[in-house]
Amino acid sequence: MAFHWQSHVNVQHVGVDDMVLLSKLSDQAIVDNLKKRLQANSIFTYIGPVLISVNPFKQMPYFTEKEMDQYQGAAQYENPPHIYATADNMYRNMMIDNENQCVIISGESGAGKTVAAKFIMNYISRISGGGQRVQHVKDVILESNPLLEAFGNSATARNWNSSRFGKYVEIIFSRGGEPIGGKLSNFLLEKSRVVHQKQGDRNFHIFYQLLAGADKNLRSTLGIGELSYYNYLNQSGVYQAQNTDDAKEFKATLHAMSVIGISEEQQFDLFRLVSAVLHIGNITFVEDKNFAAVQSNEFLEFPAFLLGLSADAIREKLTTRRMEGKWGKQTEQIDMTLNVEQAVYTRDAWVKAIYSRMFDFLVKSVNGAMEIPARDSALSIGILDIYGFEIFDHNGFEQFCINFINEKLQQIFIELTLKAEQEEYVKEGVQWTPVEYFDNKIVCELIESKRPPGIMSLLDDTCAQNHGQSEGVDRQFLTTLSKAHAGHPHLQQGAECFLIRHYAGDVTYHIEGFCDTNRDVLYPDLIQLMQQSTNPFVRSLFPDQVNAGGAKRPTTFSTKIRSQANDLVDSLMKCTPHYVRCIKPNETKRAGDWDERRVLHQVQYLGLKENIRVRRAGFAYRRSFEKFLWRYAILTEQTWPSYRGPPQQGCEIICQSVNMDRGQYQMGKTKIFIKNPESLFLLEEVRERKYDGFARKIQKAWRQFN
Ligand code: AD9
Ligand code: MG
Repeated sequence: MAFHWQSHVNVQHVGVDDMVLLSKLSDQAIVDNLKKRLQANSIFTYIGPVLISVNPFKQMPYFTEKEMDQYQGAAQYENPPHIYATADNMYRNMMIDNENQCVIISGESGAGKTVAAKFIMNYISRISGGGQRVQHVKDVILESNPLLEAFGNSATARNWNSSRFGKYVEIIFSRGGEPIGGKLSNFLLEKSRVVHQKQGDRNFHIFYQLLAGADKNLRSTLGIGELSYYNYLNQSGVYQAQNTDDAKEFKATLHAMSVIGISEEQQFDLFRLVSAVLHIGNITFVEDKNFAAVQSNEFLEFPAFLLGLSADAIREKLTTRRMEGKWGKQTEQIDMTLNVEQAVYTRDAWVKAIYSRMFDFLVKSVNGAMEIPARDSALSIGILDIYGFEIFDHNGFEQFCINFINEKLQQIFIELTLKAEQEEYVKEGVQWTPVEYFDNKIVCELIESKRPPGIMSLLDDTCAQNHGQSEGVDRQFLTTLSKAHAGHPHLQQGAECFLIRHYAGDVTYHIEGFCDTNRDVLYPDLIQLMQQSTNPFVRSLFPDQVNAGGAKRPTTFSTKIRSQANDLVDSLMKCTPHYVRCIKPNETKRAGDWDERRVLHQVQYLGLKENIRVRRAGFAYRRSFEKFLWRYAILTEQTWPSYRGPPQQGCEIICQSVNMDRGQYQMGKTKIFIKNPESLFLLEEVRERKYDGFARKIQKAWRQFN
């Protein structure tokens, strides 16, 4: 096959575009390169196919339609690194290779994952064709973002729009490349936030949106008051998130709901529940002869009205609980009166259930608005955006689960970067030696292993053995843990806590509440209560069969998260993976601030140096023969200004023209592989010299002509 090329414009860049080309490889050199580039407003840098993205905390000018066009169908090296290049690569790979693609976006809280995911969705939506039906699918996918962010994101000290749930969005395409459907899966909504927020954090956005944006009518029907009136909003000291106009966002949420096909009645029902949640938070308890009594009955009236329940029924369910007791062979039901602490716990458990079921309803609505076509006739692109790794002063069970998922993703990164690398060498018939680096599998196993039992299994066992009990159970779990894993290199024991040496740093988890949160049971009483509602929407959220005396061990939270994580890994492993690794340059959220120590830490734990090393240990550079010719044909008159001949031979001619050592490069079946970055520097240098000379000639001719 003959190949014909044309010259094209080179792009100026600062530092190195691809860190495989760093002349000196060290963590510091990576940090310096990223810093230099950020200062020159380049937020993106490659390590081979992996995209590194540094959060600029300001709007960059290169996300317009012009760039979308520029990156469409362009080779990676023709343009500066960009998230559009990654997105384009995914789309084209899918079309050309007929393979499903996925992108794993990782990085800590506030590093820019959600923003990156949205850039990818927008890009794909723009470049893929389609008529009216396809447009609907695109609209649903794009509008699912503001909707789920309203209910699932929150302002935290680290990020004004922090995702408090994880999501995996699959866009499903026809063989012709048109989006014809989609599927959204969500992970682990941090529902404890509804009832309690850390100092400096807000509750979920929707509460503030509703309070700021509801019209007069809605306000009076739902009994909407001031932010400070609600216990669930007035504890953390923050009402306003920077750069957030809650009233405006409320309009966006309403618009998203209507695009997704949530009817006005359903919208009203949802807001009733949102308001009900706030009002329930104002039900407080006092002690009455060692038992809990509702402090003021008037606070029961409004939630009762909003939920279609009677105030008496609510009072009863919040202050008593039906328990099962075994007397010999007989099971009997006893009504137990709760103390204040138990009543508060029951109220909060109830609210968390209402909120998370409402969230599940929204996810279901999004999925219902798109078809999920049969997979065998379709292709897909998956976008994974979860909450980042979290280390706080006080870390609980939720951080433990979030960090576990991040640990799993790091594990896929390690397996797949190595695997993909190896496979390419095998496919192209090239030899290589693997590189050693830290494999975090040992940490994943410490957490999720079934046999010998890891942390999650031990927790489940402790919960099951102490069915219905809370007192002292967390401590018992800690004792079991220390016995089972004494001396484990990634685990340390404290008095009321344990420490895990994660790939991204050491995290101390406080065990208080571990067992209760893990049990994640909603008392049958509360389910029955909701089933009595006069409102069909409320009833529909609680369809559970409440069967008394069921002996089955209930599914715990850690069992769910473990199986979700493993399902996710299975789906991702079936796709060609792409990576975006986000870096947060400071904790101030301000443009221009650069916290050297924090960046260095991220560069280290993301394993960027190892990533580069793996990339270089084999071959630092690989490119199809055609693309290599495009770039370097200018190096010799044998290929410039035109070349007609087999591309592989053209590449040979170019390498020989700069006297490249024969051991430095190998020809695969479709690609040229170059071992050392220095050889590439040589090519680049000569290329630049030739280009300069060429540009001077043109300038001279231009001046003569004028
Ligand atoms: V979390 O784990 O959900 O708490 P993310 O998702 O990693 O976190 P997010 O994408 O929400 O972070 O980014 C945080 C904020 O940084 C955004 O709200 C923007 O204000 C800012 N940001 C992030 N990426 C960009 C960007 N490419 N350009 C401009 C950005 N601003
Ligand atoms: Mg996010």
